[in-house]
Amino acid sequence: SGRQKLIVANWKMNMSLQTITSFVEKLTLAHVRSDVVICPSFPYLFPLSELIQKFNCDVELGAQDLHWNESGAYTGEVSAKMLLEADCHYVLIGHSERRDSGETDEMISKKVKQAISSGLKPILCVGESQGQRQIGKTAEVIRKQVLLALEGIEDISSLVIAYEPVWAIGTGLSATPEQAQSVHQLIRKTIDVQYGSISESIPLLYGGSVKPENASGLSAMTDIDGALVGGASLDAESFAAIIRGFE
Ligand code: G2H
Repeated sequence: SGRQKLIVANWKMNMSLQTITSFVEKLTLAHVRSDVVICPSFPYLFPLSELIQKFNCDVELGAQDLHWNESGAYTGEVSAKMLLEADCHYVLIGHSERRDSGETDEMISKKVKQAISSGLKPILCVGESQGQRQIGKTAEVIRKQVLLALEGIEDISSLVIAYEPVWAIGTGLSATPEQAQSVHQLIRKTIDVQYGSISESIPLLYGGSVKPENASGLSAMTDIDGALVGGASLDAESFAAIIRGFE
């Protein structure tokens, strides 16, 4: 496909100052070659950025969320500009765990707009639930999530999309490479209809119980350009094994 593989760690609300230090040390020793991004909780962005420099570790930083406004009275929120100051290049948007706690397609779309206009690369997360898959609604749900998130957005050159079937998240039950490929193909087609051939250069990541054992099978699929890894990214050795599975 010619697309460079991209492997993203989503640490969610895990890790500590102590564990991030040994993580960076071990990941550096693993000499990985793909593009790698780590998305820690906000307080670890600055210390991680220092560790990455100290060990000369070839990874980039991402945040797990951002607010759509520039600044103001939004207690507990974090702006794009703050993330840029903290050395972030990427930001996860619309993870199912956030959709679950009330994030709507409209909020997600505003966040994607804000990320793009600020120079952060959005990693837009989409995915159907178990029930939606069972009644044959997967394609409809995914197409809708993608189109609503991108409504009004013209420049998608920095966009990354992660397909994360909700039934595969943290359950140990990963989608098969074929199931994932078929949705990735649908996402690329959806982008192609709306934006044309730039769809060929948009990285499409798979997420949902990615582990060292299933990485290379997923990686072999035409439209799977990398992974968004939760649980298995908390341990540097298993994360490095996943990266190697995608190389
Ligand atoms: C899906 C994924 C990372 P896990 O949420 O975003 O988590 O790999 O633990 O299923």
